[in-house]
Amino acid sequence: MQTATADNVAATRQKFYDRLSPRAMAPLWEVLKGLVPEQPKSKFAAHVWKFAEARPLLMEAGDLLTAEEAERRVLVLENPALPGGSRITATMYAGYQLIMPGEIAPAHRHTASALRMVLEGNGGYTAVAGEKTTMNRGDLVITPAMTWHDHGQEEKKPVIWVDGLDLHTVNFYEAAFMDHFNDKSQILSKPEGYSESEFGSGFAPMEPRRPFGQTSPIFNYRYANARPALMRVASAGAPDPHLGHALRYVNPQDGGWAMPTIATWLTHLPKGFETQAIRSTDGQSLVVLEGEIAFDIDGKTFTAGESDVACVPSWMWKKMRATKDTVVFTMSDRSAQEKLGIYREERR
Ligand code: GTQ
Repeated sequence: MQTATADNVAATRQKFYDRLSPRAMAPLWEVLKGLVPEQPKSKFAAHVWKFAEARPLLMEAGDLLTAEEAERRVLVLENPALPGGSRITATMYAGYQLIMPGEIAPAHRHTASALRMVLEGNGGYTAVAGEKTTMNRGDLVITPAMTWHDHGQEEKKPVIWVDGLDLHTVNFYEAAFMDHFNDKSQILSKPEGYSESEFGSGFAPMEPRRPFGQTSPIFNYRYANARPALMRVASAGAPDPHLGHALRYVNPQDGGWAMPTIATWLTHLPKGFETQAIRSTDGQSLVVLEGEIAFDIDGKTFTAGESDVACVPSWMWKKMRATKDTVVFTMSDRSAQEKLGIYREERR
C-alpha cells in the first residue's frame, strides 16, 4: 500500500483541483489567507511626484497635442507599484491637467465624480451644470457624477490643476457611463457664483433641492475663503497631535463629506510641527499648497514642496513634519469606506 507522503497528498489534491477548474469552481482553502487577510497589506507604494519635474513634461504635452484632441490633456500620476494602472492609490485616479491659452477641453459627463485642486489658475474656468467658475490657486472645484463639465482658458497663460477621480471605484462596480455634449462648451444658464450664493453662504433655497444628489451643491470651495478660515482656527489653539490643524470640506445639505466617494480636507502645520504616527485604511493623496512636508511613511522618508503630490497607501504609519509653515490638501477614499462601514484608523 502506498504511504501518504506530502508529495502524493499534494498530487492527489491537485488532481482534484484540476477537476474543479473546468467546472468554474475552486478550493477556498488554497486562497483563504489572501482573501481574508489579518490586516491590510497595501500592494501600492508611498511616493512623491515633484511638480518641478512634471511641469516641463506637461508643457511638452501642450506642444504635442491640443486639449481638444486629447479630450483631457493629463499626465496621470501612476503609483510606481502598478505601472499602467492609471491609479495613484488602490481606488483613486489622479493626474496633472493642462489647459493652454485659448483652449477648451470639450464638454462631457460621466458617472465618475471628479475634483480639481487648482495649482495655476490664471483666469481659467470650469463650467459645471450650466454654471462657470473661475479657477484660482488652492480652489477645490467639484464635478458631481453625471454633470456636464468643460474646462477652458481665455487668458494668455496656461492653467494647471490636480485631478482626483473615483473612476476606479465606479469601474470596479462596472457602473460607468459617459456622454459627449453636442458642442465644445455646454450652455450656461446661471451667473457665476450662483451655487455658492444659493447654498454656500449660510443660506439654502426655501424649497429643498438636491441638485447633485449626494454631492455638495457648492462646486467651488474657494481658497480665498478656506485659507483665512483655516488660519483663524489655527491661531486660536494648539494643533491636534495627529492631524495638525485640519478642516474638512463639508456638504452643507447634510454636514457630511463634500463628495460621496472622496473625502477632502485642508491641513495647516506650523513650521517645525511634527504629527504623531497615525495609520488609516483609506488611500490618501496630498497636494502641498504652501510650504514643505517631510514625510515618514512606514519608516521611508520623502519630502514634498509646493504643488508636489504625495500618496500614502492604506494602513501605512504616517508622520508629517513641516519644515516651513505648510498648507496641504488631502483627498482619500475615506468617504466611500465610511459608507461601507469599513474605515478604520489607529493612532500612536
Ligand atoms: O476633466 O473630465 O483627469 O474625464 C480624467 C478623466 C479628467 C475631466 C481626468 C476626466 C477628466
